[in-house]
Amino acid sequence: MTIKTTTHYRTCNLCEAMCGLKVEHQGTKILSIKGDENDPFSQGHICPKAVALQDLYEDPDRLKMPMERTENGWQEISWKEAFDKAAAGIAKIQKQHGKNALGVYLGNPNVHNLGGMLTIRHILTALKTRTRFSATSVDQLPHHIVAYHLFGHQLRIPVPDINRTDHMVIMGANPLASNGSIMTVANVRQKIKDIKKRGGKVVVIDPRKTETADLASEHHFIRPASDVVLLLAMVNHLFSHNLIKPSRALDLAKGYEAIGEQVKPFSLEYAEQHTGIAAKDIAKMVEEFCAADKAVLYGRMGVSVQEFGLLSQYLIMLFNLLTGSLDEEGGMMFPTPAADIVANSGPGYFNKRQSRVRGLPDFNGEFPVACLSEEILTQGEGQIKAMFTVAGNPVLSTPNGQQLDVALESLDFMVCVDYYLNETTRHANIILPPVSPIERDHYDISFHNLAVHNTAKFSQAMFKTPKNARHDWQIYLELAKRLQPKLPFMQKIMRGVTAVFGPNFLLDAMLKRGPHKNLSLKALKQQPHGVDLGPLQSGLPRVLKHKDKTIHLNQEFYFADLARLKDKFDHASTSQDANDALLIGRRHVRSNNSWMHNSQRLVKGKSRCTLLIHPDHAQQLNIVDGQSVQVTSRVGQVVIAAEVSDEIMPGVVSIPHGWGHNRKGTNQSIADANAGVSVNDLTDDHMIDGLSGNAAVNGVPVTLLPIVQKAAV
Ligand SMILES: Nc1nc2c(c(=O)[nH]1)N[C@H]1C(S)=C(S)[C@@H](COP(=O)(O)OP(=O)(O)OC[C@H]3O[C@@H](n4cnc5c(=O)[nH]c(N)nc54)[C@H](O)[C@@H]3O)O[C@H]1N2
Ligand SMILES: Nc1nc2c(c(=O)[nH]1)N[C@H]1C(S)=C(S)[C@@H](COP(=O)(O)OP(=O)(O)OC[C@H]3O[C@@H](n4cnc5c(=O)[nH]c(N)nc54)[C@H](O)[C@@H]3O)O[C@H]1N2
Ligand code: SF4
Ligand SMILES: [Mo]
Repeated sequence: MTIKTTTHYRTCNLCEAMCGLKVEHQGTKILSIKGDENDPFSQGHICPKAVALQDLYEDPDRLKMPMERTENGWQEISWKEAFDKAAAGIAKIQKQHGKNALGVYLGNPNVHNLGGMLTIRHILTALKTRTRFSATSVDQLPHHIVAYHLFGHQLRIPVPDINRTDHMVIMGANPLASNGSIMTVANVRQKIKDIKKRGGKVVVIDPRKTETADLASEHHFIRPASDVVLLLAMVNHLFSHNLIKPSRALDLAKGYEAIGEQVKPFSLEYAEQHTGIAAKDIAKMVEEFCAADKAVLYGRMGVSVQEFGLLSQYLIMLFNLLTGSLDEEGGMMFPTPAADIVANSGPGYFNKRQSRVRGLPDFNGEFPVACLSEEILTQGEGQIKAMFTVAGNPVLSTPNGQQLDVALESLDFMVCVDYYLNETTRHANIILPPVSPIERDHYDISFHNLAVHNTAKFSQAMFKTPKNARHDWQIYLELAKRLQPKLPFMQKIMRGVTAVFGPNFLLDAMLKRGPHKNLSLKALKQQPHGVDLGPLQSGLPRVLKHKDKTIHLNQEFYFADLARLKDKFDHASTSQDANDALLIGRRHVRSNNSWMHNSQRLVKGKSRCTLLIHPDHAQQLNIVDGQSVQVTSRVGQVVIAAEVSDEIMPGVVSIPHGWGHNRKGTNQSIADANAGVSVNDLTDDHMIDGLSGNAAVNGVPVTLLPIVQKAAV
């Protein structure tokens, strides 16, 4: 009997780019994964990771049944037993040590998971702990705080209107590798080429001449973690040269005139001294930006995860506001998603509570993950005794991972919702594995809200849920039911209905209540390629969530940070010994944080986990290409092969994150054979942005020591 070949359309959920896929399959055998040319958002674009969705699905190492750690090693157990044991273990710890003795960590893939996003609140409510963490605080936390302050909601985040801009300045982002972040865009290479083709300009500011910088019109090296000084000088230049441009947005920003005084001490020369970018180049950069018809300044990871990440992201928003780029075509604009996540979530809150040991501020109920290990290791009232992690690998993803590794080992109990036995989940007592991405329905609740063009697309699960498999949302609900059997009537009904019918009805309700007419789940199901809802539209003041419908600049809060800044930069030495370097990260298009390294086709070829070092710097230290180098920071040490290249700024070294798969007791055979080292064994849990608590994984001081190999006898 021949099985019919079927074509399935869906959206890739691996990164933020929302590429449409066309998958040919015969039953559960995948024949090919290609770009869907009829997808109105991505128009056929994909990257190499899309094809690895097949590897993920077929991976023999991927867990399909719950696992329990026993004296005789890992044992497969039934779902019922796993849920019962997981819930009982958590309840026991909470009874003994209090609700907050359970820590929760939510990792990045939860945001790419429809069912997960729609139901996570059920499990969080049932767990009743206030000790929560997530990957947000090694990532985009500053974006949320700026949006919360200025626009009144943590998710009211504007994105670059890359399709229409004439001038784009990119700071600390490498969309050619990452495919864009807090800027959901497919085929960014083409978008950048298009800007240049229509006579525009793209400027990249990065300590590394990245793939994006190569394609751009202009690139400036910047000393790591000095962006804040550059931005202050840029804003100063606007005031001192009368370049402030009136706009609808500026009319809504009461008191902006006072910013001029605040930034006055930060001259172009001061910026040159600390950033390494010539004063005249900064002036030219600002003036060209202001002269362009449509311009946008965009800053991402490289700027967010450094010691002044929050102030930097604030200044980026101010720069756009003061130059008339906010909420205007070709500038920073607010998307209009069909399922309006802003209308369906709380505005957020900041610094309501402080972490027990270091007193770091929470945001929206989550503490900075940089303090997770100390909350486990420091004895006393409120100490974390058990952990619950979902879709996260903080041992490889968060600063001082080695210390966290030790901390997790010391726990009394741990439950992980994850389909790999990896560096983090190996510490679990129970692992609850959900189905793989292509086996579930998908709609990008989060990323349509950050997309450079308004579209909507629902993807149905490609295969029926295998017997004996569970979705993330089913796992949450099963645990919630056990942990919190008594609930107010309406909540119990909601949980029960969701358990029986699945969470899609919640999406349907969001679509029907949303800003675009005639949309529903049913309507989307009839359009497997997705629907085009048009370019970004101006939305001020309507989109503001502050009651008074104005932009709140909150200057006092932000400019109070200048004291900390002066303290650091006024006394900073800009010279360094040859052995010293500042460490930054990097991404590669064939990798995805820590969890796609078990795909042979993604890891094949020469190792990408190398130490990038400039030839002059390498020569000073007698380091040659491929040589092993010992890299030491305040918290740890790794040995890694050097990759000598002038794409990196002298005095700076770069190691990608997400590697270091050589810990004992994991089960990812391909990743294990391509282990690399973890850069987060070098990043420092005490290097944070003091204003937000966000981790500062860029600009970490390290020392380098070449390892001289003994000649073979
Ligand atoms: N292929 C791939 N795609 C991904 C991911 C992945 O791991 N792999 N991860 C996804 C996730 S979770 C995210 S958040 C996004 C991130 O997306 P991006 O923000 O584009 O992240 P990166 O590619 O790390 O780019 C950060 C850039 O900042 C530069 N940088 C480092 N330090 C500094 C500094 O001090 N100042 C300045 N100006 N620049 C600096 C680095 O050299 C790097 O080029 O990517 C997503 N997409
Ligand atoms: N030094 C340095 N550190 C960094 C960064 C950096 O640039 N430099 N980037 C940071 C950023 S931006 C981020 S977002 C974080 C990421 O930090 P994390 O989210 O902690 O780590 P990931 O590597 O994304 O691990 C995701 C885990 O989720 C599992 N998983 C994948 N899909 C699913 C799913 O659908 N359901 C469930 N239950 N599990 C799933 C995977 O098996 C894996 O174990 O890392 C951060 N760490
Ligand atoms: S860029 Fe690659 S990983 Fe990201 S959505 Fe598109 S195909 Fe998937
Ligand atoms: Mo991220």
